[in-house]
Amino acid sequence: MSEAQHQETFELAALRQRFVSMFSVARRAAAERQFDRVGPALAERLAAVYGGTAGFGEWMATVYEDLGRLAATRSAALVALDQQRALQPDWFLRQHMVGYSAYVDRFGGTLAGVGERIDHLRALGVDYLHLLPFLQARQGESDGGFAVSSFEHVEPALGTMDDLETLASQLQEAGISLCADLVLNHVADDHPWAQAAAAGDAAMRQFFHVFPDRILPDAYEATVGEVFPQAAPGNFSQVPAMGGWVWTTFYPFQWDLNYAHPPVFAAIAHALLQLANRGVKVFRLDSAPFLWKRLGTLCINQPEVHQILAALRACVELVAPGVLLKAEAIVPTEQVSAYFGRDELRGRECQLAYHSGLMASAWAALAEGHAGLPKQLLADTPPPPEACGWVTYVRCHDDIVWGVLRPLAEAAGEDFSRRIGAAAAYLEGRTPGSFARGAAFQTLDGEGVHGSNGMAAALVGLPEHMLDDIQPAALRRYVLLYALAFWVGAVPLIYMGDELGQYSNTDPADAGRVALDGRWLQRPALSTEALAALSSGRGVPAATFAALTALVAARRHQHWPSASKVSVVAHPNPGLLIVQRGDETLGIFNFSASHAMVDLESLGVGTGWSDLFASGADVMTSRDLRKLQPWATLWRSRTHD
Ligand code: OTU
Repeated sequence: MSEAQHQETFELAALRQRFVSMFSVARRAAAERQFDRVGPALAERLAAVYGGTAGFGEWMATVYEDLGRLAATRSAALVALDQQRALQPDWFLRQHMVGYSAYVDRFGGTLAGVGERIDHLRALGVDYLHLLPFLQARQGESDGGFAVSSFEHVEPALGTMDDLETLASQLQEAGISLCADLVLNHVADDHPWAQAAAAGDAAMRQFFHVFPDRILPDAYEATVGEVFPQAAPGNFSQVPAMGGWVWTTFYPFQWDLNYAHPPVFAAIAHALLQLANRGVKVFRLDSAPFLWKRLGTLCINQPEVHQILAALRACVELVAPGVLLKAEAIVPTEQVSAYFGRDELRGRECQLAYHSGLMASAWAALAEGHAGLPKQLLADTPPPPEACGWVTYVRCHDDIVWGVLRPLAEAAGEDFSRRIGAAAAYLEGRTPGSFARGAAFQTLDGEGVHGSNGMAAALVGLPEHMLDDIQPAALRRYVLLYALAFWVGAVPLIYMGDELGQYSNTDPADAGRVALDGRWLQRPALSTEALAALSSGRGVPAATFAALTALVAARRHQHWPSASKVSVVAHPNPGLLIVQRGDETLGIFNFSASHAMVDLESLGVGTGWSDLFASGADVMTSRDLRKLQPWATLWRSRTHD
């Protein structure tokens, strides 16, 4: 054995010892087996990022000790669930999962109130619930809770850590996995780390990126983009107490963490696993692309970001192996695929990632009246690695971020701002005759296009007043977009209020917030009036709820292959998106305002199919001919007798 190998073996034995020593004697043998499965890979991942830093060996030992403590205190019920999931790591791809995303306060008032809405979620067929940030947030403006001031406490107005634990197990009993946000990139300026740094604590200053003057900030600004160009221009904020400029990618009160400093990684891994021990089953890793800064780049998607996430995944596998990681990387699809892990990290990073490109391309296609963008996007998207899958969605709490489509538009030889700007203008209701009533977000006059806001109902042209007449075409547009998300996704997400067709937020109490940050347009409180209309079977709420439950039921079809490759089926009509997966399921989506005839036989996908879900798709006299109305959807599946 060479000297180097000997050294490494010795270190691993020490790490193993530190990890295992945290367990009671009775559990040590199991802990050793768990270490032997994941411990060495974790050491490799940590060495890849932090191996060169001073004191690396001792730091790593403290990390393993902390992980041992967290693993030893994980409840027996959660350990049992971990073991069950270890036997079937792709469990979430096999049960045709349906997700739902909501703010705690807007959906249920408090964490306990969310528990009272479990019946509503079950009626919809939901088995995955993403709650937007509920940890203690900054006093005053907090970016909807994305400025976290404590990883140890729940926001007092929403409840306590005990309430979280209770809710997680209530949800588990109902067959619903709880997904929580973990804001990776930053903490609030009133988080104890930030406050200590501002008070002069030298160790805590290292948690942040601080610059004494504008020299480096200006150098970085030459290549770094802007997330909120109007509300929070630039990426650095002057903080007198810090004696200079602090890196703040988002709002000035959200201080970016310095992941080059190993204790930051350890603290965030600890925060995540503590929540996992409370019963959180999935983490939405907010703002994942921004964790590593490199001069002369966009400072997103750097290779170290992937190494850090793979290291985080290894920590999770050591302590809470049943837990999933979901990448929130709102970047072009090719770069998002990397969050599943590439090359030697393939399948070792996040199991889930938001398919934001599909979402944005579907909205653009609806505005353009043809399916070119989603068709190209799906053709270009490789299938995720084994035991990984896409989270698909129609709307979320953020704007539709148009930048994710830039490479797609440019590859087609088009001017991004002109083409996507026209689609955005249509959705924002600025094009004469448009059915949509959205609003522009952070788009500077004459400077192209940034994002668009509004609830799905407003963007597809459903009525603002829920009991007004519904245009069948508007309902078909709503179904079209949700049907595409449900068809493509491993985990399609329903955004809070969309199941009731809720319109954009017009609550006068929120007017101030909407004026400050237009994303509040898509953050209305769940409407009790709409819930009442639903239970009496009336208006928009009843229609949209019925549409979604029909999609959920069709997707539960036993031969639904949610993990297999999507291929695009050629068709001369540019309005149509026709996709097939696993030789089992066919999806036909009419993005145009015109009727379309489809001869199913001519698609060349073989015989033995039957209709599984139809919206505006009429069977003609010939069994193989379908007349698709504008914005029609048709799902077909292979018949097995
Ligand atoms: C996320 O979004 C959240 O979803 C937002 O609500 C937060 O404001 C933000 O982080 C800060 O915590 O830019 O337009 O590529 O795009 O992290 C949304 C990822 C965002 C970023 C994403 C960010």
